[in-house]
Amino acid sequence: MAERKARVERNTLETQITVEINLDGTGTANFDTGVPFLDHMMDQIARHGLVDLDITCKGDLHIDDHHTVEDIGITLGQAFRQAVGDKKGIRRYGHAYVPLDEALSRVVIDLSGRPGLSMDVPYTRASVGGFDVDLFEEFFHGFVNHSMVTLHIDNLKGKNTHHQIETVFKAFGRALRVAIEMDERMAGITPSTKGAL
Ligand SMILES: [Mn+2]
Repeated sequence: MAERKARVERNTLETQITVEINLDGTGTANFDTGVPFLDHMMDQIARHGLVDLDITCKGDLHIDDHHTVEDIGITLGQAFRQAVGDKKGIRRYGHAYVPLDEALSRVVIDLSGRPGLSMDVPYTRASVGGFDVDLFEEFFHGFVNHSMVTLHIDNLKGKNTHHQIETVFKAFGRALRVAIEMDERMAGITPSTKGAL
C-alpha cells in the first residue's frame, strides 16, 4: 500500500501554516499554533484517530484566534485529502459515540468527495479558558470544504463546555479512524457504485 502521508504549507497575510499528516500513524502529535485549547482538541484527533499530526502556525493572534483556527482547519483538510488518495479499499464511512462524564457526542463521517457539515453543539458557555468555542464550527467548516468529506456532529448531552467539545473531538478521531481503515474485503475496490469518490 502506498504511504498515506502529506505535507501542506499554506501562507496568507493572516496565517502561515504547515501541516504534516500520516494516516497510518500511532497517534503522535506535535503542535505549535499559539492556541493551546485548539492544540488540546487536535491532540484528541491524533490519539483517537491513530494519525500522526505535526502542525505549526504563525497567525495574527493579536487580532483574535479566528483566522488561526479556521485556516488550520483548511490546511488540515487539504493535507487529509492528499493523504487519503484514491480511497480504494477503505471503509469510507465511520461513526462513533464518545462520552466524557456527563457529556456524550456522536460523529458520523463519509469520505464522500463532497463537502458537507451539520454541526449541532449547544454549548453551555461561550468560551473556555478565553477560547471562543464558536470557532470550532469554523475549524470543521474549513476541514470539510477542503477534505471533501461529509460530517455530522451532534453533542447529545453535556453540561460542561470543555466536556462537550472534547467528546466531539474524540468522537471525530474515532470516526475518522474507522472511515480511513483499510477493509481487506474491499481491497482494490472503490467503495462507491459510481466507481469514484
Ligand atoms: Mn480536556
